Amino acid sequence: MRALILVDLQNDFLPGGALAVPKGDETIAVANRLLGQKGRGIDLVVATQDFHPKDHGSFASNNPGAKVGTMGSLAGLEQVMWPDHCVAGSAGADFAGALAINKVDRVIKKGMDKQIDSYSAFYDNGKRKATGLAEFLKERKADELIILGLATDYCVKFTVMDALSEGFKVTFVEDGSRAVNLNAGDGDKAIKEMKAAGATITTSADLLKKLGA
Ligand code: VGL
Ligand code: ZN
Repeated sequence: MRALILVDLQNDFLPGGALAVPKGDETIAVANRLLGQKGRGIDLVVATQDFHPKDHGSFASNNPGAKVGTMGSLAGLEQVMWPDHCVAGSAGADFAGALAINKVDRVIKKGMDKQIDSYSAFYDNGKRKATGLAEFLKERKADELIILGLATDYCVKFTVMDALSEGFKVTFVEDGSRAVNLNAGDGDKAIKEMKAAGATITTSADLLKKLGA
């Protein structure tokens, strides 16, 4: 059973959004093309949604003196200081308008606890709590995950790494993902790390061919 995992395809990560990922909007058409294969090689679809309270500790605005894009700490863990983004209930937290959300079977919200950030779709950054995604996928007998989204160097990478350690076979779709690149090269470095950990790196064109599209 093959599941497609769409990571944080939300307005705030698109150009014009609060935490705009360069060319983040280019991922949506790729996601939609793969969603078109639902029932034909893709059995199940999960979308993750970054969903923070206004007072989330990852926001620079909630850390007096902290500057956006610098390192700080949050409840004992290193933490990037982000601009306010994906505030629960705001338009920025909504899924991209062009995304074929009707094909999504399950939405996994994350980052709701103000004391800890949650990049991975499986666990928070301290691995204190699970989101329920692993159980859901195992219950539905998914063994192979196709993962793409925003951003390559944060939520996508951590999701891929946890998926591998949960025992899933993982394919990362390069053209369906874009990086924040706070430091030049972060996206490329993340791809190397995912590959070294055992993920297959592919393009949507090659994947569609493999699915017989
Ligand atoms: C993300 C930074 C903060 C992501 C979420 O989706 O990659 N990055 N929150
Ligand atoms: Zn976030």
